Amino acid sequence: MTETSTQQLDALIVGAGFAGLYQLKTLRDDLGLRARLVEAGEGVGGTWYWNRYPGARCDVESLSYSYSFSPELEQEWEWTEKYPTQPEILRYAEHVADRFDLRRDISFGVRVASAVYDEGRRRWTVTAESGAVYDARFLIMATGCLSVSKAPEVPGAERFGGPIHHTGHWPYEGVDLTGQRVGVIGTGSSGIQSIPIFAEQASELTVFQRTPNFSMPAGNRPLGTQEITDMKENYREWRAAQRTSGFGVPVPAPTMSALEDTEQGRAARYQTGWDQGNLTAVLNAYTDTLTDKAANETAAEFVRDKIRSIVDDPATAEAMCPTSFAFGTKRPCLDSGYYATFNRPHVSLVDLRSTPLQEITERGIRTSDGEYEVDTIIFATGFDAMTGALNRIDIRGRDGRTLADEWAHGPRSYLGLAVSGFPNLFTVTGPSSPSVLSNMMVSIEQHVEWITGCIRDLTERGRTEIEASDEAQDAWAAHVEEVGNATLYPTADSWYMGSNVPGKPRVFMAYIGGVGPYAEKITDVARRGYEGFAMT
Ligand code: N01
Repeated sequence: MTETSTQQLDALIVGAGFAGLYQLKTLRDDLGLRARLVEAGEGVGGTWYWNRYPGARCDVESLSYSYSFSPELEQEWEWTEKYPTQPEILRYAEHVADRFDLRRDISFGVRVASAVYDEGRRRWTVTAESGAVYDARFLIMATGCLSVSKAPEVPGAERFGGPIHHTGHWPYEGVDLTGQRVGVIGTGSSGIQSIPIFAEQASELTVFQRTPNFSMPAGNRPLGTQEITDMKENYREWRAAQRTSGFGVPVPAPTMSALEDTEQGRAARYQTGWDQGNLTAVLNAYTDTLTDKAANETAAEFVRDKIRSIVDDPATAEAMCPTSFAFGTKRPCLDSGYYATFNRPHVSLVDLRSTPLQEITERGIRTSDGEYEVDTIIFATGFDAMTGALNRIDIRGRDGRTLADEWAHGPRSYLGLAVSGFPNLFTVTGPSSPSVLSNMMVSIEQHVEWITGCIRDLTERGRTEIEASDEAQDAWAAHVEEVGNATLYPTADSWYMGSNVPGKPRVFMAYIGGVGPYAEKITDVARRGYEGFAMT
């Protein structure tokens, strides 16, 4: 194919992460469609392709963070650690691509610039930055929730004399920080995972913290042969439990309010979750941790006490105690030695709340307190989450309406799967679905299977177009908002709320109704003949 020739397809999938790989497999192998997957990177893996910073791991356990669609794949793949490292997850994605012979239908190094719906032909014309054009009946955006990284909003990066790296697109060949003075901006999951490793290499490490986060020890360890065997024998039951759970990770349902328990009872329960390195065990310890400020405060204070007991310098410990948001309303982290890293003599914390960041200079980073000279700067400053990857593509639906305009006041989507005015376009783990509030593997499979079933049903009925109605979308948006407002999530300034990106509308972008109830809802919609959609 030349760069300007048009490829005729039944379906084009954008993004070769876990969503795109599985979507390609189901559309090509199960439905027999002419499907193609395009990917901006030079390999598969999506978020695990780009986020190769040292220390990157998933904080869902290996045995649960994997595909369930192939029992053979489940049996043959061997995870080695409790929480999988980025290199191991990437090897898994590569293995899946090879095992199911997916690569022959993937084009790497293709960044999509625009997608325009032709209402007459009921087809999408998708154009890549290279000029390549794809003409497809269905367009499936598997572009990820955390794939557009953001830099800190400070001037001067261009004049810094040394290298600047972002954790979200870490250099392929790695970075050697041995003996260097390193400055890290950002203390979310990416910062918290990588800072202990940067500290191993750097001669001086300065961490610039705007908002401290809650973190717990991951308790990572090699997996035992017996636990792997047990899981492999019981995978079917486990997968079923994942799909009906709240977060895509089965944990016993809480039965009691945190405020009804005794102080000792609470301490014991939180300690168990802390010792297990299990975020969900703490988040789900009581019925009201995520809905009642006072109940939540008991979990928050438990973690703060841990921070005070680990960090030697009391002023540093206090600066690292989160107080401006409820526990769990910004994504809590799992770490390996994060707090103890600040006891090392060459590691220091700069509290940007008392001394704000002002600029990047030729030699380092300036706050209101003065200039910190460093050799390398690392931005661990997160992402334009959920909508960033979709809005950066010029997507035009009915009447030339752009998705970016439609979402100017926040994303609106029917079930997180489809958008009114954009027929035959599907989003995998899109805004308004459980996505980032769940084990992504479970939500990805749920969406891919729903989309595949929808395209199959549509085709079997001899229809060529499906579109969410405005009314159904509004009703879903109201439900997502209502359920979100019953929790503490909207009280935080978080990327869930879009508030980490200046100017982004403040909307709670995920559905907190639970993976299981959500699955029932979307299955019912399909069973009722795609209620809320129009088929033409
Ligand atoms: O990004 P973040 P992340 N000046 O947005 C700070 C997933 N993930 O890449 O909080 C100064 O969480 C910002 O400060 P503040 C996971 O879902 C998963 O770490 O905005 N500071 C914050 O401290 C996670 O939640 C895994 O005040 C600035 C940090 O940068 C999500 O990805 C691992 C600033 C950004 O934290 C994102 O995590 C890694 C500025 N101008 C990531 N701008 C696992 O599965 C931003 N900051 C384990």
